[in-house]
Amino acid sequence: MPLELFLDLYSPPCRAIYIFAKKNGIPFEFRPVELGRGEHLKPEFLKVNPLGKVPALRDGDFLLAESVAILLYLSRKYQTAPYWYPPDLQARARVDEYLAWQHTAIQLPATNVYLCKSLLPHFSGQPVDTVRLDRLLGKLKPALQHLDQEVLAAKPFLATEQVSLADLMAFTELMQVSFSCLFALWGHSGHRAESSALATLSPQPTAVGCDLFRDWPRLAAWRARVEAALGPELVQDAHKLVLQPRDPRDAQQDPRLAQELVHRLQERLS
Ligand SMILES: N[C@@H](CCC(=O)N[C@@H](CS)C(=O)NCC(=O)O)C(=O)O
Repeated sequence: MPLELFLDLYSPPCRAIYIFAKKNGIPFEFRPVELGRGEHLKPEFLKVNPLGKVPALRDGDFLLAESVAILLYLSRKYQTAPYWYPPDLQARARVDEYLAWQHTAIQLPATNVYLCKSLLPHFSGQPVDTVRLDRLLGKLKPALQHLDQEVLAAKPFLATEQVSLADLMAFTELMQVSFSCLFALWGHSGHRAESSALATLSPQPTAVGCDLFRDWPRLAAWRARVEAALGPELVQDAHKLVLQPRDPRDAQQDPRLAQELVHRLQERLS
């Protein structure tokens, strides 16, 4: 049985793993787990990761969760090119430093911004709460400032002179915050369209202004370097779902699940 990767490409750490595996020619079975359909909460997936989160890996009877652990496992098992996770003691320590720091400095606040600007409006049918969004963006700002004004002022990539696992993890998180958007059915009143109108109204794409790269020029130049290093086609392939607006009619398919997800999101973002 080939190695299995349980992924939802709406998720930044899943995309990092997908890009890494594809870029390095690592053979794998793609096992889709659609968070928007609650598949991560189903008993079959909970046997793979009892924490109910993607990404997850199964290699024979070995199970592994957490994107960083999975990337390191793949880089060691397949002995990928050294620039991803350099053998030099101090260069490797720089990658480790970023990977440890990013969980709370980038991943957590970036996920909250995405949930607020995209997923919560999608499932609740309510417009984006811009006051909350500004508050959440404020929590991400110190990390972006550090990357733009200190780290990238000294070198072209986040950890070393070449692209590494650090850049891959940061890239997918920041792309999500900057470019995800949704289709909306709201009228000028901002109220949710009546369900009877859902079938007849055409949704309009709505992008909430979060283009982080516009505000941070060194990060914008870094993004272009990372994209060139990964390959624009692979980046496009991994990001096509998240760059495409979500259709609100999908959220209506299982109103009970939508309500449960809204409840979880409200609690997380309060
Ligand atoms: N630190 C974990 C984060 C895993 C995580 O939170 N994954 C999200 C998708 S990005 C998820 O599965 N969320 C489902 C939930 O929390 O219910 C990693 O990097 O792998």
